[in-house]
Amino acid sequence: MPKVFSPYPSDVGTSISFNQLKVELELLEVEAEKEIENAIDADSLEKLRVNLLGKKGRLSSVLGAMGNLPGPERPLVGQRANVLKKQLQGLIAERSQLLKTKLLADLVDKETIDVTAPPIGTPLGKRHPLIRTTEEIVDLFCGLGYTVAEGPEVENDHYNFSALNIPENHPARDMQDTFYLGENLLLRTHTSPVQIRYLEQNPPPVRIVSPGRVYRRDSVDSTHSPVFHQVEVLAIDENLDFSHLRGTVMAFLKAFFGDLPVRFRASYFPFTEPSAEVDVQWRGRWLEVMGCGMVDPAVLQGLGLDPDRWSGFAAGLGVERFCMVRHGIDDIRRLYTSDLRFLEQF
Ligand code: 2U9
Repeated sequence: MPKVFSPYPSDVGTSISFNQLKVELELLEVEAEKEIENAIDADSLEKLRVNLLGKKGRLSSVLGAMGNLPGPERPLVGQRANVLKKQLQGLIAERSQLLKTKLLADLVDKETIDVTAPPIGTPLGKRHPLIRTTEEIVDLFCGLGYTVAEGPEVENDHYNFSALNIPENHPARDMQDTFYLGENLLLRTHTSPVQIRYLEQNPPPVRIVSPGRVYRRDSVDSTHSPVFHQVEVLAIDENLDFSHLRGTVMAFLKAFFGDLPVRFRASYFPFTEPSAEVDVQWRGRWLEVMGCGMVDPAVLQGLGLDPDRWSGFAAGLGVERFCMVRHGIDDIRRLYTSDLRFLEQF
């Protein structure tokens, strides 16, 4: 006789009778019901299911032992075992559903929303340091009575070069220095064309400030970028002379940098005469920060303005330079890489 599973130690190793199997099934039923009811989570319930109903489980043991019963008794035990199997499957499914519901309820309990809690708030974005520097510079000129004038970034040869007295053979016109989009179209190399366009539409006196992106075919390094930002100012009126230019530039630099030493050095630009470069003494070193000059009579004449009546001054600066000096930034690329760890410092 085969050895079968039995809850009774004395039965181990003995043959089995119809009554014994019935008792075993009853005992299994009582124990299984209790164990199913006590299963605390899906994992332990699954282990229990395998232990009770799996191939090598307790019910299979009873069914295996059934083979030793006399023929007519087998179906009786078989039927009873099948009923028990269905019953236990039902109980397990019920318990599983209950555990799932309980798990969800616990989760909901734990994750309740405290509607009385104060709001955390949506983090606000900030303006990029370059934009802020541009706005600060433009604001200072607006405070001096200037109005903002803007224009296209795609320009033509006339507005970007010819109208500004830039000669045919000037290196700025070279393919090496300017991004050409076609025979006559190009990316503006300065915001000066905006001022030419403005003067075509608005008779003097004018005082305008032109911020904007400009393009030059420079290789990228710590101080150069093929795209950068300029602010230019232009004043045209009767009787304007170099002292007005100097006074305006000094007032602006004092407002932006504070009371730093400033010097003007003679320079050359095709569109201004005389021209100067302006340096400020910053942390013991002279730094070139802008260029300026009296508008060249040839530029005024090109616009149909009589240079004997009208005169003007202009100045231009690179915003990146101002931003870097102000914040002690040593590499222009930092301003373009959108690294939040860097930007969040401002
Ligand atoms: C008109 C007439 C004259 C604009 C000017 C500068 C001097 C100048 C540089 C500063 C640094 C360019 O960004 S930078 O490389 N600019 O030095 N720009 S005068 O002169 C004008 C503009 C418009 C009708």
